[in-house]
Formats: sequence, C-alpha cells, structure tokens
Amino acid sequence: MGKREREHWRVVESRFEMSAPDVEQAPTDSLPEIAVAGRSNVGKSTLLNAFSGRTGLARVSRTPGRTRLLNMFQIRMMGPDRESLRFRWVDLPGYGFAAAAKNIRKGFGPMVEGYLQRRPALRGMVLLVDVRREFRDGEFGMLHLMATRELPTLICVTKCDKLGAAKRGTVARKLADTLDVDPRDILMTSSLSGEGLGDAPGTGGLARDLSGMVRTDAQSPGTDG
Ligand SMILES: Nc1nc2c(ncn2[C@@H]2O[C@H](COP(=O)(O)OP(=O)(O)OP(=O)(O)O)[C@@H](O)[C@H]2O)c(=O)[nH]1
Ligand SMILES: [Mg+2]
Repeated sequence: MGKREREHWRVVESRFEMSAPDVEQAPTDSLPEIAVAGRSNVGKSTLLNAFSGRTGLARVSRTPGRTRLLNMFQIRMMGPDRESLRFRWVDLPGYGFAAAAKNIRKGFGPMVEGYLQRRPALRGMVLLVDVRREFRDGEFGMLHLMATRELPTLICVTKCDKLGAAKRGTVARKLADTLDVDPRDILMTSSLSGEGLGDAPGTGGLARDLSGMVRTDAQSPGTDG
C-alpha cells in the first residue's frame, strides 16, 4: 500500500455486534460509542454500509419505521501514522415515521432518550438530515439531548447526489444559518457516490470527523487498539 493511502482515515474492520432493546441490555464495556440518528428513511443504515464498504452490514429498510432496537456495530479505523481507533457505531431507530403503530411510537422516545441520557460510553452523535428536508422538531430534540450532556453532534446531510452542486451549497448555508455554525462544519454526504465519507485530501470527511470524537487517552496515536 502506498504512503498516500496510509495518510487517510479509513475503516479497516467492521462487524455487527448486537441489537439491544434498551440501554440496560447494551454491552457494559467502555468502548467509545457514536450514536447515529435521524428520521426514518434518512439513510442511516445505507451510510453505515457505504462508510464501512460492506453492502450487507446494516439492513436497509424495506418497511421504514419497523426497527425499534439499538443496532450496534464495532468499527476499527486506521489513520495517519497507522493510528488505530476502535469504536461502536450505534444505529438508532429512525424517528418521525407517522405510519408506525402507536405503541411503537410511544416506546421510541423513552428508549432512545434513555440511551442518550444515560449511556456513559457515548462520545457524540452523527445526526443525519436529508438534503431535501429541513431541520425540524425531531432534529432539534436530538441536538438538545446531546447539548444537555455537552457531547458533540456532527450534522451530516445525506443523499446529496439528489441535488446539483449549487442547490447543495444553498442547503448547507441555510442549515449553517439555522444552527449558527460555519457551513464547513456541515458534512455533505452521499452513500451512492461516497462523497464526504472518507478523508479526502483537503476536504475531510466522516472518517476523520469520527476519529476526533472517539479518540481517548487509551487510544492515543501509536497504540494499536
Ligand atoms: N440516492 C440516494 N439514496 C439513498 C442514499 N442513502 C440512502 N438512500 C436510500 O434511502 C432509503 C432509506 O435508506 P435507509 O438506509 O434504510 O434509511 P434509514 O435511515 O436506515 O431508515 P430506518 O432504519 O427506517 O430509520 C433507501 O431506499 C436507500 O437506498 C444516498 O446517499 N443517495
Ligand atoms: Mg435503518
């Protein structure tokens, strides 16, 4: 492998670990965790598949709003200087699916909130929003939960292949305005084209952003986790 490839963050291992019905039944180790959240159908599972380079890792929904579990995956990434980072990717159930049965909708809030409020290993969130949709109550609710714990949230716009470059720029600026952040802090991605997922020279990407979130003293540069 050439030096140039080694300079970039990339996924070197990925595997499904378990589906937990609630935080009480989740693993009790201290592996850093990243919650991946967004409304149903936003592209959470597809993002994991594209990010890990494994098409069948996460199930892409045929019936949106059905999964009410915390789906956990272990990921190992490798970056510059062969720094190795392990973390758990937690695919949260999608919210906002009106057609889901009422008892499922009622159970969703407490389960996800319980996880986000009480999980010690949680390091941050990747919050997905479809490039053709706006930030709404569901997204603000997630941001609020993370802010309460003073944990970072990475805003990840999905399905960018659906819009031309100019319109995408408008979406990024509008979102940045709403959230009072720099447009460059909003990650524009497409699981179809792979845009924004890795760590392309000069532009960053999901892999690099996650490396910053999950790095701990126990996983500092030079250690091979
Ligand atoms: N064009 C395009 N379609 C995408 C992209 N990402 C996801 N999709 C499509 O969006 C639909 C929903 O994707 P999922 O990954 O199942 O969405 P999800 O957020 O996991 O949905 P739930 O698990 O029900 O909450 C699927 O038909 C995907 O093929 C993308 O980057 N581009
Ligand atoms: Mg899914």
